[in-house]
Amino acid sequence: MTTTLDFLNQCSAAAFAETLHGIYEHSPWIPQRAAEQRPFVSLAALKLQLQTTVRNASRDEQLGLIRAHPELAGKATVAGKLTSESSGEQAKAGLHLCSAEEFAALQKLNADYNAKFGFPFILAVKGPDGNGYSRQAIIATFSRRVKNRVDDEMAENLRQIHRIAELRLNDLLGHVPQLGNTIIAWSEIIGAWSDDADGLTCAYMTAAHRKTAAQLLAWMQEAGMQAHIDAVGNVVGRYLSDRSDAKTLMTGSHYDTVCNGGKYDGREGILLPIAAVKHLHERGEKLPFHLEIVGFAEEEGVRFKSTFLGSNAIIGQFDLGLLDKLDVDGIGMRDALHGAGRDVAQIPAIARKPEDLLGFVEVHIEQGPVLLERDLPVGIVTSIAGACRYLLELTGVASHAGTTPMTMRKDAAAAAAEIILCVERRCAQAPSLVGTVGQLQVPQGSVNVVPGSCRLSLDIRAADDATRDAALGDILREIEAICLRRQIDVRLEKTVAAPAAPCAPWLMQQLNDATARAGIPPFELPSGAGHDAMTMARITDVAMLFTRCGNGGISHNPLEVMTADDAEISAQIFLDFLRQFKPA
Ligand code: HGY
Ligand code: MN
Ligand code: MN
Repeated sequence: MTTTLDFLNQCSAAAFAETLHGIYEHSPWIPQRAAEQRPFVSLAALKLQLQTTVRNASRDEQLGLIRAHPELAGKATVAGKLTSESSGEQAKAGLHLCSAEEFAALQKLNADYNAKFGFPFILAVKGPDGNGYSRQAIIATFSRRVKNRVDDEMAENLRQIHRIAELRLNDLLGHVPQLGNTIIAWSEIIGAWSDDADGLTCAYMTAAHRKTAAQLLAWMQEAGMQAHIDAVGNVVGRYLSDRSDAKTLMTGSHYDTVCNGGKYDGREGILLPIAAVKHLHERGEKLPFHLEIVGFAEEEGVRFKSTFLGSNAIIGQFDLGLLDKLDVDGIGMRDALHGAGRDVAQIPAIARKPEDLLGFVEVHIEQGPVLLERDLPVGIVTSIAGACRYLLELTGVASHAGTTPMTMRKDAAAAAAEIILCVERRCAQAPSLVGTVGQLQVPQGSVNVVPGSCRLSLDIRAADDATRDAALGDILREIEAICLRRQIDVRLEKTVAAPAAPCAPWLMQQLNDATARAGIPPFELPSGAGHDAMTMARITDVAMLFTRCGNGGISHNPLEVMTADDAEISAQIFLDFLRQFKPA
């Protein structure tokens, strides 16, 4: 049985509650209370109001909602006592086909989870794309979440209940997140191409990277764009206006990844605009400006330890000296580019003229928990944190682990340990300040040798440069003091110094307006992650639209996830932004 938003807006409160009785398991109070907030301008607004109703309910009512749900492959399943919705959902995930081992694992997880939390484990088993988690993924998620704290699990269970409700509402209203499904499907395709057998690693100019570029080029061309791959590997597509003298609005993000990264970091910001242009092209709809999508070739700095190579080339700031950089296998950047058929002599010609540009708008997964905790599918970025990065080489004296007295050691790893704790302590002193030692190694280390050498990375960021630089100054002085006291030599190499980038209010306002038109309260937040937009900000005004990041907001991790519905809402907002765009 399907219904329409119009009917739900106009029918009696009783009919509204009755029509939605199966959306939240055994909890009619939710649509009964939400009915008072009608009319809803969109399905997204209806979903948000139902979620807000739960958020505003008492803890006991929230616990009652959670406890109204059946266990996964639990007693109610075995006894055939599930609601028709739950029965269908658990069947779609194949939970009625468990092997004896899987069934036993789920029974033990249910028992452990209930004993620890006092309520059942809840997971929207149809998953982020609605196609259903595998039983293996369900058991892995269950095993991961059983280790969480009570409040975190209560919040996650409610988010999973909202996801279940979202999928049931989609079915009830016959809503299919077409663009969102395309974005997720495309992410899966290129997410399968990696430099490593396990996980997604797509470093600059590797075979996986080149294969991904070719696929992006093909999708751009199929979407009606003029597309090419430039001399540094950026994949550039232009959706031309009928007005030959039109200026260009740019969008895009990066398609390289960190080691063992997520499928959406960067890629969403390329695939979503391509899907939106495909939607326009299929309808013969043109824009009053040229739209240029750039798949930036390199942002993460994994292979050659230099970041933003793609966007630096676009703004005419590519340091040609970097072409001599070698990767860990001794392969030079110049050779890697040449091997991919790129002509490095053409790099300077990539530079865009600022006067040709109307601005740059980047769509990116949030990579944090802020939108998730507010039950918001999207947010608008206020500023992008500026990062300073260093590589440190600590040199002490390698000596015998058994005969060197503790008072006579020059232990490089112990010095590194003190430095890491100093970074953690100092960067806890301001809200937007963060400090990370992400790489730490003892070269040629042995169990029975006091480390004579230790290498570590340093990444310090804040929403504003003054906060960041004050912390960095303190940390560098502390590093010097630690190494002096421990008689350790220290060599520092600054590898990144990216200034914080404020987003342009006039562009932010148009993203806010498009978000509000979708029935979602605009929410503004800073970005702790760096993005290509911060490079583009050096030649044009920029803004960013964030998409909610699932799994607690985890990113730079294979667990990074977004739902097809959130990708859909982001794409619809982006489309509406394009259609209503007013140049500064
Ligand atoms: O490190 C960053 O913030 C980005 O993912 N490159
Ligand atoms: Mn990243
Ligand atoms: Mn990114």
